[in-house]
Parts: sequence; structure tokens; C-alpha cells
Amino acid sequence: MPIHLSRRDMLGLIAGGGALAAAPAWAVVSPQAETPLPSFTGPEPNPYWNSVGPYVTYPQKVPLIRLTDRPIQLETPRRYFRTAITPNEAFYVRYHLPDIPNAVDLASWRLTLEGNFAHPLQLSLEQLRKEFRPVTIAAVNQCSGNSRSRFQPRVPGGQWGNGAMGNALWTGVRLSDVLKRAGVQPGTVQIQFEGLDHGPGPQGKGSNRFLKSWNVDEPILKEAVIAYLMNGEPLPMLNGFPVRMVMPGKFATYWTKHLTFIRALTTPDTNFWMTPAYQIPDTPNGSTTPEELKAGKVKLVPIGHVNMPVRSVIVDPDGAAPLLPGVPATIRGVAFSGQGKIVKVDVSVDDGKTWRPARLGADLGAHSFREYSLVWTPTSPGKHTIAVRATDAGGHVQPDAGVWNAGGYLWNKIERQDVLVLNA
Ligand SMILES: Nc1nc2c(c(=O)[nH]1)N[C@H]1C(S)=C(S)[C@@H](COP(=O)(O)O)O[C@H]1N2
Ligand SMILES: [Mo]
Repeated sequence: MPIHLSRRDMLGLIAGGGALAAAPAWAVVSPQAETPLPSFTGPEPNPYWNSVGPYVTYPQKVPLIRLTDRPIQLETPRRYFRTAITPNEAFYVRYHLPDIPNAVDLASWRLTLEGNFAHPLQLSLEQLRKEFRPVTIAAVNQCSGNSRSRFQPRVPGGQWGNGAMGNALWTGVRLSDVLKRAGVQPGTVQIQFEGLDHGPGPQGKGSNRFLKSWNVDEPILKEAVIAYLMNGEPLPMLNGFPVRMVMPGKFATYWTKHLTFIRALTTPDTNFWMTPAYQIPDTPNGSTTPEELKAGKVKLVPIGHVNMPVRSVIVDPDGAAPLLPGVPATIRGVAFSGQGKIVKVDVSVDDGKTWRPARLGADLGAHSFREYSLVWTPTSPGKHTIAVRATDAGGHVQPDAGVWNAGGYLWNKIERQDVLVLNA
């Protein structure tokens, strides 16, 4: 049975109440989960928007598309991207280690700041809420490997469709305020983040804790938020209850869930999850070729060196039903960028030959999803290919070529959707 927590239970918890006494019961598996799945999901001739796994219900979640169970990886179905804010219960889930908390006792839980600080701290959730100024920001959390199933040639790793992303209003405290109170001492080179999950990672790599670190002078540390609310509610357990890091503009691998340890390090972090994992080619767009890689010509850097490239997705029409000539259809979806707010979204109904500007939805801030829409009244019957192309304030425009790198990261090629228009 899934965990059922009423909103009151959760609000009670966040007010500093007792344990989250949830049964460690896990997935409710739908019958089709045992059926073998196709191993190839795209991109040609007809890509699936999502990955092809079964719909499975986990605690506090609507049915999501399961890639793996240990560690848990769940993708958000396409229809939830019609709106700029992704509902908590539909927000995707990604872990690296199998042993994850399904209960956190807030009476004893503390955010611990240790290492090279002048005043090591142990902060309760109550203290975080009361003793630091709250801030709220809309920001997209996107997995580095979102859309990895589109890569050609294909690369190992979770074969995500486009749904390893979500946008929420995150409320919490500035990391910099907490660091200031602890007093980062001279000699600190990096700040490290760790959550409550553990368990064997890739064999023999010392990867049994998911550790991520930033250089101490990295500007993102000034913007980062330690979030205790997601869309105004306590975070779902699977999205990092009680607090998680929010690193606006950066890929989600740095958005540590169940954040419990912040360390001031005096030597750089070389753990598996910093290197070799989550490294990208130090090339324009992080792109390379299998040949260059094999020849050992490619310098790799942590994916934290870059912000998320501009991209957009088509949600409607989804090609499931034909359109009718003379009947208006709304083309819509969301666009976002880690490199400046979305200023323009263009739509094509002729496979990218000609473009027209879409209407943009509300501006929720530079790091948010932005809705776009365009009403199209098809006139000629037959197959039509819709394409969507976003532009950000930094002048970056989505490319019409896919990147390639061994991690399957940074996908932002212009998306297409085929639709059939019937005879009148
Ligand atoms: N504690 C912890 N935090 C983590 C991870 C993890 O495995 N453990 N994975 C990271 C990665 S790679 C991603 S894509 C996001 C996923 O966030 P979500 O599960 O809330 O969607 O969490 C990040 N934070
Ligand atoms: Mo990720």
C-alpha cells in the first residue's frame, strides 16, 4: 500500500512534530510491469515522447512511468507539462542508491554543517524556518540525462524520454545565509552536500553515498536555496523531504535531496559522483563524437560548469488523434533555459521551413518553465510535422542537431510532432 499522509499530517510535521511513521511499503506494481518492454524508444522514425516503462504508483505520487525500481527512477507523463508548474504528485523521481529514507523523524533530524567552519551547526527544521529569511523561487529541476533515449549512437544509462524534468515554486532559506552563520574558514576549497540515501552504487567505486560538491567561490552558491516547501507544501518524500538543495539554472544532479550534511572541505572532492560520473566534454555545447572520445582527445569537466541549455517541448497535439481541416487546434507546451529567461518561442507546422511566434504565458522568473501556445487551423489533409524552437535572453536558440556525449547529457534539439489531418 502506498503511504497516505494527509496534508494536515505533513503540515504538522513541518511545524516540528513527531516522526513520519510511514510503512516502508513500496511500489504498487501494475500488472503489465512483468511484460517485457521494447528496448528501443527512438528517435526515428517515430519517437515516443516518454520512455516506455509501465505506469506504477508510489507513495504520494500519481502513476508515473517507471524506469527502474532500485534505485527508483520515475518519469513524468507528457500531459503534466501543459502547465508551467508541475504538480508535486506528478514530479519525476531519480535516485542513484537503493536505500532511501521513507521516514524522517523531525524531532531528531538536524541539518549538520561540519568541517572547516568557524561555528559548526546543527539546525532543526524549525530553526531553518524561524531563524532565516524565507525566499521563494520558481525553478526547473531537470535531470542531466533527460531525453537520453534520443541519443544517436545510443549511450548507456536510464533511457529517459522528455519527462525527467519538472518546475516548482521552491520556498526555503538561502544557502549563503546558513553558510554565513557557520563561518566558512580560510583554507576551504569546496562545499559538499549529502543526503540520507545510501547503499551500494556502481561496484567497487566507493560510491555508496551520493556526494556533490562545488568550489567555494562558485556563484551558484549565492543563489542556491535550501528548500523546505515545494509548491507551498512539504516536499514529497521521494523529492527530498524534509529539505533539498535548489540550484537555479543548474542540472538536478546538484539538487541534493534529504539534505542533511553540508561540509567545508579543505581538499577537492574526487568521489565517484563528481568524477568520472556527471562529466561533460569541455567543448561547445558539451558535444563530441565517439571517435574523438576513443582517441582520448576530449577533456572532461563536471556538468556543474554549465547551465542548462535552452529547450522546449510540445505537449499538444500529441498525435494520438487526428486533426480536422478548418478546426482550430492549440499547439502548446513549455520552454525553459538555465542561461536566461525565455523571450521567444517559434512554432512551425511545416517541419521547420517557416516559423511563427507563439503567445507566451506568464513570466514566473528566469529559471521557470514558460508556457507557450499557438492556435493553428490546418487546411490541407495529410501528415504535418510540428516543430517548436525557443530563444532565451542570452540569445541562445535551440539547435536543429542533437548533441552527443558519453553521458547522454544536455539534449536540447528542436522537438517535432507528427500529426495527421483528415480529409474534410
Ligand atoms: N540525495 C540525493 N539527491 C539527489 C539524487 C540522489 O540520488 N540522492 N539525485 C540527483 C539527480 S541526478 C537528480 S536528476 C535529481 C532528481 O530530483 P527528483 O527526484 O526530485 O526529481 O535529484 C538529485 N539529487
Ligand atoms: Mo539526474
